[in-house]
Amino acid sequence: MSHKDIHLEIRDAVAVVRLSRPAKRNALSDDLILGVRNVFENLPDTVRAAVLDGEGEHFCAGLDLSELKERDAGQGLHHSRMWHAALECVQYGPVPVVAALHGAVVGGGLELASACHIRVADESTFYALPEGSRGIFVGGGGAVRIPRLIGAARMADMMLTGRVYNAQDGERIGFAQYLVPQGQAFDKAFELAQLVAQNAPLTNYALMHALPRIAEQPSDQGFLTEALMAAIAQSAPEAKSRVKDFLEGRANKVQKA
Ligand code: 1HE
Repeated sequence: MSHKDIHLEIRDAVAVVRLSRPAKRNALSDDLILGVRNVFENLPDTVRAAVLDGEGEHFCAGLDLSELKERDAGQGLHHSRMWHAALECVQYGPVPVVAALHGAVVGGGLELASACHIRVADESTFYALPEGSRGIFVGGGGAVRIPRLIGAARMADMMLTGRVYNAQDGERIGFAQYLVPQGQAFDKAFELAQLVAQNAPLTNYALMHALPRIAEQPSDQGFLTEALMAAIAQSAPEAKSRVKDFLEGRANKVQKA
């Protein structure tokens, strides 16, 4: 599972996956995107949540442009599908993934971040889709995932005009769920991953695999899928013992925010 440009550390139930190609701003070569796929496909069974981070000042500069050679249409199609398969392993892999964003989160880097379940950004973060100015299009699932975060109109604007969102505006429009001071994205992401890791596995499964599909279904199908998932989750022994703990005064109450 080792890869020269990925640092993987297992800290109890949390896997820390760090893109480690800072000299190239963690640009995603084919080899690196396949490495990401391999890591998420092969996480140890003991892992319950993951943090995805980038070494150096930037989370990820996107596609490694030095590899964008003369691809014909067929090769371009397969290249994009290769990214899709890799990022599916992040979104629909074994555990929820919390991205720790800082610096550039651009192009394919933003596509990768969008495949994660929670995004924590620090104040140095900026978001862009320079594909527009490079004469290309997104190919790593961005056309599907990014409009679901910020809307198709905002994404089109980013690509048509080269608009860059700073950290504050990125949080406001929905790129990140959390905004923290500069340098604190990893610590916050790790803290959140530790919380996520404590959830019942079937609850995390439902949130990763059922919720995004339900959200795309027509209401009548969504209600049925929700009911099926709810029935499965609540029938697990872990759900019963957690509810019993609450009813018998052993579990935390919800605290006022
Ligand atoms: C790269 C890449 C890259 C940096 N591919 N080599 N993505 C982009 O269009 C973004 C391109 N990158 C940038 O705009 C900037 O590099 C950053 C804003 C991310 C960072 O700036 P900075 O000043 O910290 O670094 P730098 O000096 O620009 O780059 C340092 C080195 O990294 C330099 O190489 P060097 O050998 O001269 O030291 C850069 O060439 C290299 N580098 N970014 C290759 N992306 C599935 S389809 C997805 C389609 C896309 O993602 S398109 C968008 C690609």
